[in-house]
Amino acid sequence: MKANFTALMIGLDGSGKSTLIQSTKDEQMNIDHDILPTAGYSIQRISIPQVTRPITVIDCSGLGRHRDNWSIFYPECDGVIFVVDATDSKRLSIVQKCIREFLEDPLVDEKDLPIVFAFNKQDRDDIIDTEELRTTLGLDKIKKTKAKKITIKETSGFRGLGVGETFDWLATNASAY
Ligand SMILES: Nc1nc2c(ncn2[C@@H]2O[C@H](COP(=O)(O)OP(=O)(O)OP(=O)(O)O)[C@@H](O)[C@H]2O)c(=O)[nH]1
Ligand SMILES: [Mg+2]
Repeated sequence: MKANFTALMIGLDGSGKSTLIQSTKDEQMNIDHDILPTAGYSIQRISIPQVTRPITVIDCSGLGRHRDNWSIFYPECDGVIFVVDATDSKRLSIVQKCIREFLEDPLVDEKDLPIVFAFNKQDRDDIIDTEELRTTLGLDKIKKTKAKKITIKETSGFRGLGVGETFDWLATNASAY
């Protein structure tokens, strides 16, 4: 087993990737905490009580023009967190397209990477129901057709909800690397 675990964080701009990472560092986070959109990408080290190994996180920008760069990091990582803003009903077709392209990447397929889809911003009351979102994004079908290590976690960067579980699941399912 590798001494260090590297997680790749992808998903559309504004889905809350950087805020989820920040929530692991900042126990007393305020809701109005200002996090700027990520410029390109940023590499951070975090520690999670549930995971004994040190974790490196590659936090990517989700802006359209940067999405093609996500694949640069597929060779480097041991697991992927794909963050979905579960309140962003207007962009679900874009999310779906990005998920399809990501899963069809030959390297993702070949490495059999563990993948968490983080349905984020669960603190908001305009949240799309998880079962509905899972079906709309076609994640139920992926699980049936491919023997992939895929799971869904409900998260909130603002509340720190589901973040530890997400990294724990990834590190556990990547233990063969
Ligand atoms: N309600 C709520 N808002 C959130 C949450 N996480 C992030 N946000 C807000 O969503 C916006 C985007 O958050 P970021 O963490 O910068 O999103 P990102 O995915 O890193 O965006 P890029 O770096 O541009 O790809 C900010 O206004 C955050 O305050 C959350 O858990 N709940
Ligand atoms: Mg960011």
